[in-house]
Amino acid sequence: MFKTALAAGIDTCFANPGTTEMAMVATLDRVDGMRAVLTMFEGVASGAADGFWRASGRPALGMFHLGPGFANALANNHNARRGLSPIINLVGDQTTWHLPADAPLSSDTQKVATWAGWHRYVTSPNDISADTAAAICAATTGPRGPATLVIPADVTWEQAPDDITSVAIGTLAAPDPDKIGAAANLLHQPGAALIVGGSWLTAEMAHDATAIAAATGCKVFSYRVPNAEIGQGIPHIADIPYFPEQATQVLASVETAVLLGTPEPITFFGYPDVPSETLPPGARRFDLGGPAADTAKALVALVEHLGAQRHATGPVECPEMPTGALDVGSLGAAVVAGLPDDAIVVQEGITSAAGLRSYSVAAPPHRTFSPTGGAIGGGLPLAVGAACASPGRRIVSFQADGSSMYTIQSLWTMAREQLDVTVVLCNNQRYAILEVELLRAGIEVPGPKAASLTSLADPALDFTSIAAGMGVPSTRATTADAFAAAYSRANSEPGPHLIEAML
Ligand SMILES: Cc1ncc(C[n+]2csc(CCOP(=O)(O)OP(=O)(O)O)c2C)c(N)n1
Ligand SMILES: [Mg+2]
Repeated sequence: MFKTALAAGIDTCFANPGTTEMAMVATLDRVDGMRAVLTMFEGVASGAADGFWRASGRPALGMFHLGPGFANALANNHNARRGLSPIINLVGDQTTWHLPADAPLSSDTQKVATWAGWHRYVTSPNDISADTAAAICAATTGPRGPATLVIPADVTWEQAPDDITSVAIGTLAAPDPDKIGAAANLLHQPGAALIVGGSWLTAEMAHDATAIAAATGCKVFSYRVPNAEIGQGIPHIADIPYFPEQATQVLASVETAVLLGTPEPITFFGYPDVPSETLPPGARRFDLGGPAADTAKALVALVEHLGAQRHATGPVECPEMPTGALDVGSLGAAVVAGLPDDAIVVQEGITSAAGLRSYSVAAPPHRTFSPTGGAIGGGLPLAVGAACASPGRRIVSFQADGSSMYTIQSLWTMAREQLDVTVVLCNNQRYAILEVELLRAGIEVPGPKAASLTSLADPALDFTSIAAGMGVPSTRATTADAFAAAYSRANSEPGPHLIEAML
């Protein structure tokens, strides 16, 4: 199994094992080149595998302990599915002949795997290489996403045959020339918009999309792209906003939407009297390729079909390093002003990310990983995986406080692996977005119970102590100046560092 994965270029396993995985764990020591990374919660492993893929374009393995262990991994597995990130989940299960005894840890592991996406129950050591190859193929062929092998312990005890099934990383769907021609015609029409989804938006793609807009007069939007190159010299492609009213407003004049790499944009939630769709009801929808599409190739094909010209993008004024009060605006400006070259910013800042988002176009070119499936607790694990995949590159984990607590154990893995991560912990002592949602629901003054379910203040979380307790050096910043100093030090010293930004 591990040799099959290695032969496909998969060399990292994020794990939280138990008794049923002991043979797998022992085997890792006999497979040179396969890195084993312990996480202290399964959701850290699944999120880290997602981050590893986003940073490197190579999938990683996750190793989990039966149904309950894998259930702990499901929220970030869901995020990976929504972000079109392949992960190969290896889930140990009870010894086959022990299942009827209904031991305490037995459960319907396959049912848990059903929820996770493509899955297969491995029945024989003779099949394990072929089954691993099938999982890799399923995960990496568009539309990409997690794939799971459920492996009973007795299958892993037996010696598997030496010969392995070779498998390459799968591909995305190539653009259909007829559809490219039809889309190019539609994009010339008044009120046309190109909406680009998919799993990444590189600088090249942003240049291509801008060239298409210039050649046709269409508008261009990106829609929930989890992995985007942003910064100086890279044209800015506007995102479709999160809240339905704003999304509907920016799309109000769209008469024809060409959808690439995504179904049509919809609202995150259903609110009373708000439609699910954010495009105008009468707008024409043209499907240029859904989540399986190779969006980069489709953009190149459109550029070539149109004879569109790519242009250099002028400089954007970079914010000064701020001084004085620390708030969402000055924090975002400071993160951008001091961002190291070629960094990856993992953004799960929720309401605290507003400043960062608006300044990031002025940053040195970098990559931003954004949340995908809406299950919070993805940010710190993504940072773990991104750092494991990119030695020498600084990862800035821009993290909201409430969301951090779902997978705070990520800090321990950062310390154990000495990962170059600067965690910017935005401590606003509340679930601020839920206060906004309460307001949206018409509750101007929440009652004491509602207020207690959105406040994190009593007792206040002390993130510098939490970090220190997990082996991560930490600093608390209450002013922009203090933040700037801590941020520059954290980015220049190897290993992880947490800065608690008091907002
Ligand atoms: C797994 C999961 N559980 C619960 C939620 C509901 N939820 C959405 S945002 C949020 C609170 C976010 O608070 P925080 O991370 O502190 O960010 P802030 O709103 O303060 O900026 C919660 C609980 C969710 N999206 N996912
Ligand atoms: Mg908060």
